[in-house]
Amino acid sequence: MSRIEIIHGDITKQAVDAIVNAANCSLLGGGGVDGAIHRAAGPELLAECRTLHGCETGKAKITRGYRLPAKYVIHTPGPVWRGGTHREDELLASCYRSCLTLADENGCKTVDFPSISTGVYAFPVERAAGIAIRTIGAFLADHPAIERVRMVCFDSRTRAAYDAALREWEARA
Ligand code: AR6
Repeated sequence: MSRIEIIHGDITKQAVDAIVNAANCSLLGGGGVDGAIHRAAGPELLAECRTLHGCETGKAKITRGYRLPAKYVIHTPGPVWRGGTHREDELLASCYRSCLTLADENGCKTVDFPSISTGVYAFPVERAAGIAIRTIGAFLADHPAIERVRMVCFDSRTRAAYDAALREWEARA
């Protein structure tokens, strides 16, 4: 059985050890999934984020989940799509690896991701999905303590892209 799953849903409603936030480098909130996570977690999340002094693209920082059903939030700024020649692929893979490393270090067994960079940051979703699934799959192969990683997709086109990427990964594995 695969430890990677794709679901359609709202990441702020998921009762898992950690959810990932597709943040920006300020870590002080924004629109999209970032805005939804801050609204659902309450002002204590922003207060903790202020103590972190931002984050570089491709890296990640962890906070508590406050009023969310998830125990932790792992914040990662994804790359802004600039045509694909500005290390976007490498930086996106680094987001997934950085988040999973922090999750593992903090004892998280269940981790949910949104589709990082494919909203406001305009990364093409089919390309992002392949990178996400390959990076998560490779990480899980070396980290048995993480039991399940889900991609929580907010719309059907995103879900279809991740379903296809997972099928491709499983056919090769
Ligand atoms: N649950 C799951 N996925 C969601 C949710 C939700 N509640 N809400 C939106 N999505 P985006 P980015 C999906 O734009 O491209 C922010 O302002 C959304 O449909 O949230 O990494 C930050 O502060 C899309 O598929 O993130 C940054 O400035 C995916 O989440 C910037 O946007 C990512 O879309 C980051 O842009």
